[in-house]
Amino acid sequence: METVATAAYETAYSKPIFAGRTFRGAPVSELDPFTTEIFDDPRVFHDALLNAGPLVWLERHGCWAAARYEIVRSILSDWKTFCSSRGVGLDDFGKVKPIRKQSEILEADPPDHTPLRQVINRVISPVAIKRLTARWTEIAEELVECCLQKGSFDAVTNLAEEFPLTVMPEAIGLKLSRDYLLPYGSFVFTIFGPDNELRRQAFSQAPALLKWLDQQVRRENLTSTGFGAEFYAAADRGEITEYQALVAVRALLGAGLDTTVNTISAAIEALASFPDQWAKLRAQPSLARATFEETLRFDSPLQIFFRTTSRSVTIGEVELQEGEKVAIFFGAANHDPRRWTDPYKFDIERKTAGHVGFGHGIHTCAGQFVARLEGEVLLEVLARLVSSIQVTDPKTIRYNNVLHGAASLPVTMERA
Ligand code: OVM
Repeated sequence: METVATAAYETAYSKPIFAGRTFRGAPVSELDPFTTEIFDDPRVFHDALLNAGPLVWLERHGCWAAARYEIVRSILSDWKTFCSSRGVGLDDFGKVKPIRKQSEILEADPPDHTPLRQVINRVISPVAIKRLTARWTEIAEELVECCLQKGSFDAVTNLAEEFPLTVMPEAIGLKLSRDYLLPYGSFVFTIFGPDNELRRQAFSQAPALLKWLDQQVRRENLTSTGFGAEFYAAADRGEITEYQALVAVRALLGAGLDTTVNTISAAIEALASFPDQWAKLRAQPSLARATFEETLRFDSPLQIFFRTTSRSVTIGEVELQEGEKVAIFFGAANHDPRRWTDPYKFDIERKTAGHVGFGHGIHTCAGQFVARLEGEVLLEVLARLVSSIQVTDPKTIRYNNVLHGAASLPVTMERA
């Protein structure tokens, strides 16, 4: 297996990406992917991983990195070998106790995983959520109108956050405070990473967030019409346990906000950066859904989840033992030139089917139809009501161990 360490890779970060050594036949990287220099600019690192081979050994964390599209897909397809029940973060639940109660959907394998997944699939299926389109379009129009009146605003806080924070609590049926929704999402995702400053900071907020969460997810604190009530109704019918209904609500709160916020701001940034694509979308607002999909490939909001080997297995020339962690680099796989032509070109008419922005296999994003509906509705409204989007100042990054997205993106928009 060749070790790649070109001049470009040498200079992008504070130290070389590759150590010039191999470990069990794979290139070794001493670089820590969970640092601000890589969060700021992951592409050079991703390209290096893609070049290096099927697996790279991340020495700093004692785990493997998989970035190539085919490898990522094959790992995600083989849930028996690459299990989720030992956690999808760097911590192996076989060795350390999870800080949150283990999720019976995200952090579970079949057969435990199956009944709850089936109920979630049904409650937020494309057909079940279609009824939300008209209301969400109204909300999107109001929001975009409000932004147009401002003229200059922050595309993250004023739009990308505001839209999901308005539509989701209503759809889930939350009655209580929305204040902790984004902090809770941030917290949940960052603790999948290693023991670093970001994670320790998240831990310090855990008591307040978990106390808030405990109230939000209770049956009595949900309206009778939202997704939450439907999970509890499934429990009443005996399809899942009462506790699994709570886990489902908790999963929507954890997974369903920060992810779409990041994708919406990424779409706005991409449209501002590729005026030809913006022109295409304006000319044909029905490309809104495809635009959202291409954004998921182009700038994937969830960069990394892990799997743990439940038995020994060979990838490329590397023999993995039972109990090893593999970091799955979704964002990198979505830029693999072996799979994607011109991967860093944002092309809303590209054939995006098969991207791994929502993952792949039995754990593929359960909320993907809700996310797509949000994206489609908002981008369609932008295409109709807005003539131009300009980024006026550099974005800032919201640092998170596994999510990638902007904290702020100053823009101006003009009315169509
Ligand atoms: C959960 C959960 C939380 C965050 C993300 C997620 C991407 C699931 O509580 O099950 O899936």
